[in-house]
Amino acid sequence: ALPTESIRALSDLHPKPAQIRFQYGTAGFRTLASVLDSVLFRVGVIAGLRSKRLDGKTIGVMVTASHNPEQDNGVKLVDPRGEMLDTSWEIYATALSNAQTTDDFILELDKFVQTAKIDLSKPARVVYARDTRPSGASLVAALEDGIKSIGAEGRNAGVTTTPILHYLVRAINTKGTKESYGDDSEDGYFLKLSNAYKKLVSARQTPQPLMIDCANGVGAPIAAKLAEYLGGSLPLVLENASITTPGALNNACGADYVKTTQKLPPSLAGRLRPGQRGCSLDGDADRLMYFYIDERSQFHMLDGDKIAALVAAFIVELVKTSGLDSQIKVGVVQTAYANGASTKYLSERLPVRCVQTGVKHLHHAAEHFNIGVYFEANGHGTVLFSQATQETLDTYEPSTPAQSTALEHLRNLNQLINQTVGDALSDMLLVEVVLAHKAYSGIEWDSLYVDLPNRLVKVVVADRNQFKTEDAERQLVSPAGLQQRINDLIRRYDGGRSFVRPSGTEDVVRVYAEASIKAQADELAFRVAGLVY
Ligand code: NG1
Ligand code: ZN
Repeated sequence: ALPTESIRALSDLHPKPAQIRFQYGTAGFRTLASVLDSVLFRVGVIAGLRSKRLDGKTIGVMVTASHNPEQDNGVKLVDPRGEMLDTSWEIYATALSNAQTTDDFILELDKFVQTAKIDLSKPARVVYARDTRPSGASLVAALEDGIKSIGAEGRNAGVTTTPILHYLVRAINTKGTKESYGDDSEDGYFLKLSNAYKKLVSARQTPQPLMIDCANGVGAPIAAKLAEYLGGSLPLVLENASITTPGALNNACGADYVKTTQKLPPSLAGRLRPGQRGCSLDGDADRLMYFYIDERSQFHMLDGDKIAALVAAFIVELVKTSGLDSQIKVGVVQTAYANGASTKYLSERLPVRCVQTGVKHLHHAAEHFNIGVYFEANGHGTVLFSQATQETLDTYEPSTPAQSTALEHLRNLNQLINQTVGDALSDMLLVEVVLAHKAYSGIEWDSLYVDLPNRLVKVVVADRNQFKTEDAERQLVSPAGLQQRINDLIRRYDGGRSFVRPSGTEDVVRVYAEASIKAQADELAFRVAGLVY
């Protein structure tokens, strides 16, 4: 039976605020930190139950609000292989978080244990971490009360990045098996990545230092540790590393700032030399944006689409050179927000699939390829090697030195890439590897294709749930007739493309438009927004 006594006693310390409705969305629970205490307590209980349901496998809990402002916070659950919580549990998490009183919560829990067929006698283990937000420590204390109340065993992974927490979950659950993912510690993570990186760039002379904009978040201490493991193989210069300055987190810096403003963070002005590369992390270091300044002091952004193009083309080449192209099919997954020029570039080289927004959709679609590359334009993405492909790489016998070298590179990439979730630092090393192998600077990388001018706008509407889409969110089916009117507009623009969808994370409708000239992309976006409003 449920340990109702301990749940009741501890739940009373974490009352749900009245008049607030929580929702477990694409990014877990995310809102103002000041109202999240009860949610964290209940997530601790849910994590314990999820672990029991999965026979005591370790479940992860990450406390972060990613690129959101400092006063926000959030929490999400991580399933045993390091992937996002199974979607079928999202509605349970939402229902449990909204039970008003402790009594309501316990009633809901009882129902839930029946519906989800949870054997309460099973053990439960939870590993958790948080980013650098000032609200993190007390929210973690609430989480710990939840974990304790259900009798689960908790392991505190401290202040770390979202991708390291995902890594830990997978490493813990595969420990001692043939699918072992690495030692289940931060050290294990750094060793795995830095060893693979050094093998992949062994022939290279010491490169130019790479500047990292840490968004004044948890990426700063973690990148500093990574720098020690990398040593001379990749000197890192850390900027925006003030994790204790109030209000600094994600403020006019970081990956989201760069992507949405398409500008260099003002704090980096004058620090990045012409030709030098830099990159921005977001507040929990799962998104990555690259950039460089050219000789004319122009800023050039290299986003998730550019990363996908660079990486996918490189992997296709290696697979071909290794002689494995008949056995290993490489594919790319994007969303409708991918720049049309990137989709064209990639489609000429390998299969490309478009899926709806949200990492879990990209991740699942990528699992259908032998090697699946997925990136959102905003810089979140990774590469997945299927289990069968990993076995092929282990057992394949190359017949030429060239095949042997390519095979070795593929094996090392499989180690370098954090395959549980998008990981800014792992992706950064991946980009540096490809650039080193191709002898590309930012300029050559940037010229793989030229981005189509584009514009993204938000529209506040009375009820965003009226907006329903199909075809990977590229077509509206409701409100009736609206898509036809959008199509009529698009037709008038050279290279025009536009779509409308409700946001999954904000109470707005998003309008995206592309056209061959910037002014036209802007105009198309605003005219489509005019139809939506
Ligand atoms: P929504 O709010 O559903 O558009 C945003 C991003 C997604 C994804 C999620 C989760 C855009 C246009 N949308 O989703 O790509 O990152 O947040 O954080 O960037
Ligand atoms: Zn993030």
